[in-house]
Amino acid sequence: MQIAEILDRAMLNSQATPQLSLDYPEIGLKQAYQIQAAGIEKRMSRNEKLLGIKMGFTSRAKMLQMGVDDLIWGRLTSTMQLVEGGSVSLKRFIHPRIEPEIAFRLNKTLKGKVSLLEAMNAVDAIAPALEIIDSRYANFKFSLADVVADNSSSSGFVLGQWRSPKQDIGNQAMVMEINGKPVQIGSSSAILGNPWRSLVEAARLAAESDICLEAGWIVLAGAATAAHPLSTGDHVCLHTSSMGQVHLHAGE
Ligand code: OOG
Ligand code: MG
Repeated sequence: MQIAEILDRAMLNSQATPQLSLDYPEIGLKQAYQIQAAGIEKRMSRNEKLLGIKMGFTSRAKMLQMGVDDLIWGRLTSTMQLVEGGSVSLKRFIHPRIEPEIAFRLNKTLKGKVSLLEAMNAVDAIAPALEIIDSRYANFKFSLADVVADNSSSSGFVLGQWRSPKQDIGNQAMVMEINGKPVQIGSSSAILGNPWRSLVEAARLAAESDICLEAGWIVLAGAATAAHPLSTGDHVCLHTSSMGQVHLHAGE
């Protein structure tokens, strides 16, 4: 698929590309998810592994920041996963931003319409997480179909230590610091009222593309606050109330 190829090249060359919807205004969401899938197939043919999915626009702060009002999802692959406390070169990105998230680890399959309890019972661990988003579109501007085709801007993620899911994650403080200064302060309640709801929505939305969430997968619940630009030299730390911390350094 030609469009998947254009987005793949933009990613590999760290070079922004014009918004898809300008040239192909007829592309709808269904086709956008097919383009996303084609792009991921390219990555898997280069030996990347599928690790799970990420949810997007699960908080008002994110919807307002990007001017969209619908939930989306994207795929997480092995090259996107970064080492906790490690350094990532910003050369591989175009205009990276970072955002505070919560990750779930599944130990059971989830497919389609599931209850909150079923979703909770399918998770064996949770962790604080940081996601790097890097739209392949110029000026980080996109329509909903654009961003979906572009794997929902997903570009990198780092997970803190996995811990038991048997704790209240409905109102965790989420304080994201850069070089010791808080740049985004929020609560996990900003994620659909409770991050567990994001997992229910993930199962439902993935099923619309005939995909079930698999045991072993990671699901990112979506950012609790707006994203923050990431610059070389930045030390990023996400502090939570009782889920621990996660760190990342942005190198040359
Ligand atoms: C799209 C990705 C949104 C989130 O956590 O809400 C997202 C974007 O903002 O570029 O990852
Ligand atoms: Mg995100």
